Amino acid sequence: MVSAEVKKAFNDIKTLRVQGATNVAMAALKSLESVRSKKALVEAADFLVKSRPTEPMMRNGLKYVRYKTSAGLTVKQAVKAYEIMIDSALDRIAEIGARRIKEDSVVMTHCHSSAVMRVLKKARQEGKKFRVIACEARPLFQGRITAAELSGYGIPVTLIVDSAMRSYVNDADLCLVGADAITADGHVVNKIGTSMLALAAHEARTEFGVASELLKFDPDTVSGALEPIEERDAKEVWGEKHKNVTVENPAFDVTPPEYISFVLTEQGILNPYSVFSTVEHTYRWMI
Ligand code: RUB
Repeated sequence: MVSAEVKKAFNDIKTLRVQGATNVAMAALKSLESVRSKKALVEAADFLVKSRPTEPMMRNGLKYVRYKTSAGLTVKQAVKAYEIMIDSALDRIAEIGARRIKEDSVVMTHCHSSAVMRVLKKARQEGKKFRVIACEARPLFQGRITAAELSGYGIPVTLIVDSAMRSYVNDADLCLVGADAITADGHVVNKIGTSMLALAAHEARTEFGVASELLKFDPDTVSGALEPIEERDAKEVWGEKHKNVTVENPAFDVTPPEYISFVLTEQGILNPYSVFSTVEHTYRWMI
């Protein structure tokens, strides 16, 4: 039996009350503070990983807490340490990323990524003027969260439907998206539609960057595992049922490294192929 806090975190994650890889990882980890024994910790971790399958940052966090508690830390201390790791990674990403936002430029993004938000917020705080084109990210419209948040930072935003990506990518100087997972061979998993944007950016010669903490690296991909892609409820796309009509609703897609200009991480601007070796140096416990 898992605790009420763990169950609540599971449901919040599954129903997207908590969304985005970083928030998902933190909500899962925070709920572990309610567990009272080693056995309960293992049970809670096994339960939480099932909330969303495409979330290595959560899996890495659960592994980190188990590893650190075996080494003598309390769960609370281990969770806090992971939180600090994420937060300082995001600060560094914002600092480095803000340098890549040019004055009077146009940045295009997809879905809602806290890493991307931190970069754009920082650039704005530094006094840079730029505007953002945000894709709406059907079926759950996380693009609206992005647009509302950016408007709060005083950044002008144009919200477009996902199928307008190709028409707008020529207006952008930089595409910047987040990541849910990065694989050993440099592929990036992010919200469905990201790979379409990358392809359009490639064809339009628009720079395409991914802002991601290295904690989103999936160590299982080193030994050949493929990143699972979460299939969400068809009702998110169409509430009606019709004979001979099947609705499919994958939450994420995979962008190949050849379409990625750079990965913006806490260890600097990397090419996607060098993410694995950088993770090996930075977070040895993960591999
Ligand atoms: C969110 C999404 C985000 C990444 C990165 O999808 O694809 O781009 O999770 O987010 P969903 P962050 O809404 O289905 O969770 O940078 O905040 O970790």
